[in-house]
Amino acid sequence: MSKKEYKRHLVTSALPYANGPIHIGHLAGVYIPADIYVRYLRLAGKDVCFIGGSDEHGVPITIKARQQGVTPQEIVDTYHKLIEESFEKLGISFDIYSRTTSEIHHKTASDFFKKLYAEGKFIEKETEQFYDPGTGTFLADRYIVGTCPRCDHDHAYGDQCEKCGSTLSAEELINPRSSLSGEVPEKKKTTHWYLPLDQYEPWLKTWILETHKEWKPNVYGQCKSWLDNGLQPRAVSRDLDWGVPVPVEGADGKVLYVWFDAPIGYISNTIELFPDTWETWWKDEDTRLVHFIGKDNIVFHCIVFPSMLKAHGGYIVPDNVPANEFLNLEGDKISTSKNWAVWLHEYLEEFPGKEDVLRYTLCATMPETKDNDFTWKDFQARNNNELVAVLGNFVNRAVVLTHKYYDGKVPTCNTLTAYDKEIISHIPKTLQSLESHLEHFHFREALKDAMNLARLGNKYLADTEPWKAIKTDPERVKTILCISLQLCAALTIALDPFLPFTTKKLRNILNMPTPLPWADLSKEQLLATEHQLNEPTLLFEKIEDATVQAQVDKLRNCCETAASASTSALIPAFEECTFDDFTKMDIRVATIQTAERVPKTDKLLKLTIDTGLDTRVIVSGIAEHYSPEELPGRQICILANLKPRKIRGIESKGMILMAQDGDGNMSLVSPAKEMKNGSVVN
Ligand code: B3M
Ligand code: ZN
Repeated sequence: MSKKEYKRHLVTSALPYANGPIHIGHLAGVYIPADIYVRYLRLAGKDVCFIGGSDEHGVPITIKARQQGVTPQEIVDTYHKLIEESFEKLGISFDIYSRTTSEIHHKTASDFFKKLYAEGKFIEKETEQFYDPGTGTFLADRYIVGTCPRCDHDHAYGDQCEKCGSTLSAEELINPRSSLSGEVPEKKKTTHWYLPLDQYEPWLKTWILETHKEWKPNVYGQCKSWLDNGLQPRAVSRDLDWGVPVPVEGADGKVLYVWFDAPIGYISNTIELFPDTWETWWKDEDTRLVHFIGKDNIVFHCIVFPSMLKAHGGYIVPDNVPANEFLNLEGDKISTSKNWAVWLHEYLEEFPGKEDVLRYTLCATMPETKDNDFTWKDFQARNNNELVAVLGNFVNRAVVLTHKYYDGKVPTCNTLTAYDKEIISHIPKTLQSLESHLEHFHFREALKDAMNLARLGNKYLADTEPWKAIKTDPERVKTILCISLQLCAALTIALDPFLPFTTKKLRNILNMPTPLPWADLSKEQLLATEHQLNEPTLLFEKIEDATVQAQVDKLRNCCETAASASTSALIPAFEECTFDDFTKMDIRVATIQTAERVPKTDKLLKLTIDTGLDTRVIVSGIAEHYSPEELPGRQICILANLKPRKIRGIESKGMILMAQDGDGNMSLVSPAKEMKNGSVVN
């Protein structure tokens, strides 16, 4: 917790790239915790500003545009709208959700750069970068493909191999090619501006390692490791035609690196929201700045952006950066390209009125200290066993009984027993514990605290059995229901940051038109005697097995479709060939007779093939795609006249034809109907 009392709180959440919709991983990692936090602060009467927006620059957006044959602007227009709408429907309560293609942002980012440039805060360096002679453009690492030096995957990107997960540099790729033209990239000289992070290292070390020991261990640990390894100057510009142009003469064709302009987006969006007073939010030491992000963004928010702010001068730096780890889905890493995700906009359509069920599940499984897993079974269980059975059930019983016995009017609390007093005392205790958990970004524990009030209420009703006592001791029942209703009212406050749709419904049932402030949790009586309740409605409904099974099936189907329809990686076009080149190739239909593994290899199979003309051996690198047992009897196509060669001591005569995409998927190629072995393919 901060040591200081701040006057206002500026809370930001990572600006999602506008090249795809929002999924549950984004939500659990960033937007749910940020929203809970700001809702809590607002309830507590604090001055809060919650900044969001789309990150609309960067290479992936240009790649997506190229794949779809549209402009980058069209891509970001589509996704910005979808993202903004779906956040709003889930109740993510931004004070502003803007975008980095806005005029205000371009000006703010450009001015920021200009000031640093004018004050000599950058180093200008000429380096050699990959250049595509085919298209006449410099190539971002993502645009270079080649064979992975670690795992041999033949469609690794210049920044990463998606098969083995290694981070790569384009230099390391074997046989690098441009994915724009298929040509071999050349090295060409280019000039860029670098922020000398090494110069900020001493300051960063004191600021983070000495004065922010309270940061979450995952965040502090990552910063320490960066700082211990020593920082290097980082380029803040790129050769690209999509982004904020570098505002320096002669810098045509260069834009600000997306990670330079995107965090400035937090500032631009504040300017857009408060054109006159934005500086109080960014420059006054009494403002507390908190960045909510995922763990892959830590270095940019804890090291790079603070160094930029420091270089600029006049700005505050973050007081905390409560980054989360990652959420997995049904045991596997969420993958946008494989469509292994639960998309927010689809959830909202398929589960109307169940916004809080998702908010609840994602908060309860939030990857606060380690990666965590979302499963549809767990989603169902949390709904049925917690929201329905605990929260919904408690509220419903308290309200229904009050209607039944007292016309829906809050009865008088008579003399309290020791047990009653203990129950009531949990309300202020919950307030304290909840506050402390929220201040420390322990959202899961905080949610448990709030839910415990409902658990307690259920236990109280089960222990005191007002439905029996009504016959023997009606005065006692008044007290029991009065206390139960006070707990219900307390729940409207305690749960409000987490489940805003539900607390609104609950306030409606309890006939509490205006939300109560956080501090009222310290009161023991929130509803006055004789206060009239409204008719009860159900807060939650059971989710059936078939519903969640349908989601699991959809996930598996979509994922398979995505894998087969993926356009994310195709092998670039080959060089032109002549008809003569083609006719030299004797391609034939043949049948596999036997197949066995070549000892001590992972990839090779030794196949005997009936070509119609002869029976021969071909050694083929398909063992990762086909097992020897499934091959005998299959009709395939082979290149029959390839010069024989020895592979692992075995003479291989010809080559099996395979279809192959850039992701490493492979399939045998067979004639569409059975053909005589030896039939010619042309
Ligand atoms: N768009 C990366 C991400 O969505 C990036 C965050 C920017 S925050 C200034 O993970
Ligand atoms: Zn690899």
